[in-house]
This record gives sequence, C-alpha cells and structure tokens, in this order.
Amino acid sequence: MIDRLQELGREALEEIKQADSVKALESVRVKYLGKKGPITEVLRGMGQLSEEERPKVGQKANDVREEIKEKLEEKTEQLEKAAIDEKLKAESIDITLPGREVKQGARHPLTAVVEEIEDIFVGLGFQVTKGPEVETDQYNFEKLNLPAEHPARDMQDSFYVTTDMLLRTQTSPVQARTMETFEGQGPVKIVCPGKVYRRDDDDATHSHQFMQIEGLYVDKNVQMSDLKGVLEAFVQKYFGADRSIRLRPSFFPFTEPSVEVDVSCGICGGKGCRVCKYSGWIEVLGAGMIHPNVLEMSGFDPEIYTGFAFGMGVERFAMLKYGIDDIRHFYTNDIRFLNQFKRA
Ligand code: 2NL
Repeated sequence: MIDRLQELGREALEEIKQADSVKALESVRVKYLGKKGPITEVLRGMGQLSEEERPKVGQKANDVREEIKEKLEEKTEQLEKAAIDEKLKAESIDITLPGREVKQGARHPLTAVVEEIEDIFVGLGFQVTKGPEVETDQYNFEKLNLPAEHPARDMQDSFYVTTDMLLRTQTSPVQARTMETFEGQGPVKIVCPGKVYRRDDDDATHSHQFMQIEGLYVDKNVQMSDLKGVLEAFVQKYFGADRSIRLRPSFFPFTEPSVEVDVSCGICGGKGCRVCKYSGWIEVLGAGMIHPNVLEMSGFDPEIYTGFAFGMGVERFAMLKYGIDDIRHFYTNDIRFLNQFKRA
C-alpha cells in the first residue's frame, strides 16, 4: 500500500508538471484528491490493515496528499503570473496618441469680483457672513429703520412671496441678523455679499437682480474718520493706489449722517472725461454712521456703541474695472463675453 501511494504521488506530480493551464491543474486536483480519487480509496481500505501498519499507511497518505496540494498551489501561482505577464505584454499602450483636450471653465466675472472684494476686506479684519435671499418684511425693512409706509420703501419695491415675505432688496438683513447674534457685545466687523432683487425695468445700467456687498463695523468709538480710512484703503486696493475718494452728504434711512462715496476717475486722472461726465469723480458706494434706531433694534446700546456701514453694487465695480458697458452682459451667458474672463 505504501508503494501504491508513493506511485500515485509520482504520477500526480508528473501530471502537475505537464499541466499548462489552471483548468488542467484543477482536473489533476479532482483526479487525485477528489472524493472518488485513488488516495481516498486507499484510505477507505485501511480497515483491513493490521494495527501496526495502519498509522504508517495513514501517515504516508497524508504526506502524499500534502505534497500534491503544495505543488498544485505552486504551479497555479506560476501559471497565473505568466497569464498576467502575457496580458500586460499584449496590452501595451501607445503613449504617442494625442490626448483629449480638457475644456476648462472659469469663474463668472461677478464671482471673481465678489471674491476679490471679500479678500480685501478680510485683509482689513472683516469676516464674511451670508444669509437667506427670501426675507421677512421685519428684517428687510423694519429693522433697518424703514417702517411700513416710509417713502424710502418706494425705491426698494421687490418681489413678494406673501404679504410679509419678499426677495431681499439689500443684504442689510444679513447684517441685522448677524448683529443680533452678538447680543449687544462688540466688536462686529463683517461684510455680506449676495444676490438682491428690486422691482426695476432692465436696461444697460439697471437689473431686477444684482449682487451687493454691504459691510459694517460696530464697536466703541467708531467714527466717520474710520469709515473714510477703511473705504479709501479698500478703493485703493481694488482700483489702484493712485486713486482717491471723496464723501458727499446723502440720505439713507439706516444711516445718519449718510454719504455717497466717489472715486477719482481712472481714465482722466480727475481732469474730466466722458466716463466721469467731466466731473473727475465716479460714484461707487453709499455709506454712513449706523442710525441709533438700527443699532438698538439689533441689540446694541447706541449710548455705548457706534458703527459705520456701507453698501456697493458688485456689477458697477466689475463694469468700471473691466470696461463693461452693459449690466445685462453678466446675466445673458454669452460665451464670447464669459471667455474674456478666463484669467480674471
Ligand atoms: C448703496 C448703499 C448702503 C448700508 C448700505 C447698512 C446696513 C446696516 C445698517 C446700516 Cl445693518 N447701514 N447698510 C448703509 C449705507 C449705504 O448701501 O448704494 N448700496 C448699493
């Protein structure tokens, strides 16, 4: 029996050597190690052996089986590796083929300008905050010192969702909401960019939807001179260090006193030209000292705190910097227009 097992082992190893595929190896495995295989058969006949022979034959059968298994595994691995090598050789890639062109888009010019302006104010110590575009009458008007029936509401008619919900006409409600979260403790130093909506007839300089950036600084001892310093630094960073600003008295319900901010004309250097309508100045911002009513409604004691606020239209800033003559270009998605801002 020992000899028979020895013989079977030799035969199996020879067949493994000859096998040239994983499939062929599998049939060798079934043939020798399967339930109906010759080794199983030998083991079945062990009952007739003597006590002395039985362990020896058992041991031999196990050894032969183990050896066959080991060789099968070895050969399988070998064949699989060879198959992969073969495949890799066959699938070589032609790296000289031209690649597919990657069409890269670009930020929309308004996004680029918003981000540039945000960066400038962040550099001046401001934080950027955002809020909802659908607002309540309360936050859009009341908290900004614009009670119902106030004549200044006429200039900010909007799109109403219900009688007391509307598309915001300014980003000021975001500032009112943010101020409230400070619970009367300054400083608050924020800029709020975002879309705003007004009832308007669209033309080259008007759009019923536009981008605004407003900002404010509330603290003890904030003065008009702080407002002028911050806006001058901002304008010079955005338009160039050779520009200057001037303030003219104006009116907003949420600031007192209020000012219009002009920047010196970059085309004629202040001498007067068509761009500045021969005045040497271009109006770019509205601003002022925050009205005590507004501070109070947002939780700040106007006897302790003061603040300045300002607002600007982003389209106007983009149009002046890039020489764009019609606000509607920003919203009509003409690819010839947009492609010009790939590096902006
Ligand atoms: C403009 C003028 C302005 C403000 C916006 C403001 C906000 C709060 C309190 C006080 Cl919470 N003021 N914002 C102040 C002055 C002018 O915008 O021409 N915008 C396009």
